[in-house]
Amino acid sequence: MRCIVTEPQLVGVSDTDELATSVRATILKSTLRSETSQPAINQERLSAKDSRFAIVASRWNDAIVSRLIDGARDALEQSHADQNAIEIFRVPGSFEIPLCALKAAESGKFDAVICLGVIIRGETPHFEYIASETARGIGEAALKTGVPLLFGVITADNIEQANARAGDAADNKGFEAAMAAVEVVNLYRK
Ligand code: DLZ
Repeated sequence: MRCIVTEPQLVGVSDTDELATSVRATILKSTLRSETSQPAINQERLSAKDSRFAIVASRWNDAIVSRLIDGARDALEQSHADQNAIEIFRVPGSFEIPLCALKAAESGKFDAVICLGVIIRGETPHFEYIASETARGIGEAALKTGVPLLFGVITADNIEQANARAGDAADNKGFEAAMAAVEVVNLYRK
């Protein structure tokens, strides 16, 4: 696992030798985080009990999207969500996710809306339009309604890449988005 340095602290320096020393010191003082994972949060302390979740999922690339839905359901189940508190809405493609997610958020029935889709790059600029509108629309709906909308939409160059993001637990973007949903629901409940 490769580590990267984040948030370097500024250190005053007067000459080149000191600069080299301060760069070393800066690296040591900096927070190290793994490039492939998030800083840990104790998920066991978070609970989805008594919260309601909408899952909005596209039908394009359904074989992969179905695994994202399974991943999201697993995460919610692990977090003690009531299975009756999860409602799934299917839309034709990712482009249709934002409006459905907005309506779900506006309904007042859900504490969070988990958006799942798979957009695979083709030979035309279509990918860019769909991917950017989907991301923009989901973000806009969250800010407009104040309801957390989670982005579990895979954007991949090919099917292999998309499959790799729809594997088991931590390698499943649906699982990841649902865990993030539980986290923010707990955060805003306080
Ligand atoms: C048209 C289209 C294409 C080419 N590719 C994808 C894709 O990879 N993933 C996806 O979720 N949807 C795709 N779509 C469908 C659009 O999202 C949308 O459903 C249609 O353009 C109809 O508005």
